[in-house]
Amino acid sequence: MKEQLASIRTQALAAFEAAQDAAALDALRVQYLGKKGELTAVLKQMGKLSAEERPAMGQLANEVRAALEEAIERTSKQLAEKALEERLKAEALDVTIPGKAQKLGHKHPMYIALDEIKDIFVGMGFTILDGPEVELSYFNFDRLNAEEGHPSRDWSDTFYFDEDSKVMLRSQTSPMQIHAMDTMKPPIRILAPGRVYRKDEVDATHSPMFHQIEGMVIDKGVTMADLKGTLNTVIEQLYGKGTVTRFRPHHFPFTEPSCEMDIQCHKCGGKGCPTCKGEGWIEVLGAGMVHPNVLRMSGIDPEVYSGWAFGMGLERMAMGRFKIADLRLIFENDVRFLEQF
Ligand code: 2NL
Repeated sequence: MKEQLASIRTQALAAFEAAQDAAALDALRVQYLGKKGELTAVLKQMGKLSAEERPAMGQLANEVRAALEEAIERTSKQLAEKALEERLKAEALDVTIPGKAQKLGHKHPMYIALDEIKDIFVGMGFTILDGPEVELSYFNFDRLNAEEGHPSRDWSDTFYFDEDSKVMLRSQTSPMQIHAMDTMKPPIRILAPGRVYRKDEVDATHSPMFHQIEGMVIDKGVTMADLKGTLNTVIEQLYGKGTVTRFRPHHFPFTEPSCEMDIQCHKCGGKGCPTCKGEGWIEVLGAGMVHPNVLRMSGIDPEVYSGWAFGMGLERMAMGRFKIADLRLIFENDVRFLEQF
């Protein structure tokens, strides 16, 4: 029996040591210490021993049981620790791994310029208009005092949809302002930005689609002084206080008198440099007093009301503002270009 107990002890301790997890250890506990366990079976035979042998053997049996229980307790703790460690390792999150950068887009440089211009005019009480890009030539030309045979109506310049030259892609943003005169009553203060289309070959300064901004004010007693005062104020907000402007006489069919406005070159202060191509001045827009014929065709009495209007190219504006040398860069949408603004 003594050998039996010693052998159980050695075997059990070795088996506990080798247990891989809590379930295996529990199975071993049952195998040795359970009701039908190996140690229990030996203890059941104690009765067969003589009275002299029994106390020593009983003590030994208790020692073996205590050793086994202690070993189970210790191994169980070790296995729990091991299990926790493994779980932590498996679930570990490495917060130092670089994330996947999300590429955020941003406003196109031309729309940066447009939004600035819109803000300035909205601050002066203007309403921003939108309108169709497919127009009747009636709104694009007739109502703007461009008579039959006017060069701007030429087939070589205009995208017409029909033989009779009645439907077209608008060649200017003015028809939006004609619609406004048809639907609004003076005082009118409007800004009409949008795409326009002309049959131009693509080069560094031309595109068959480009953007214009037009603006118009109609009220009683509006004069050329209002035109100059308003546009000077806008230009100072856009290009900085003290920006010098000049107004040169010009001709448009829809305004009389008409003018073009230049700003003094901010780079050279008017001396002449590459930015202004040696001119000292940079042309920014065309403007004038709305032609009485245009007012009359819109049902506005030119004896009671007067108005001024202006138009400018948005691409040219953005190119000047951001020093962009080629118009095509604005439309190519190459991210390497757009990211610079
Ligand atoms: C330019 C010149 C201009 C207008 C546009 C306009 C519109 C109506 C009535 C009268 Cl409905 N005028 N627009 C006036 C003067 C000049 O544009 O060089 N644009 C790029």
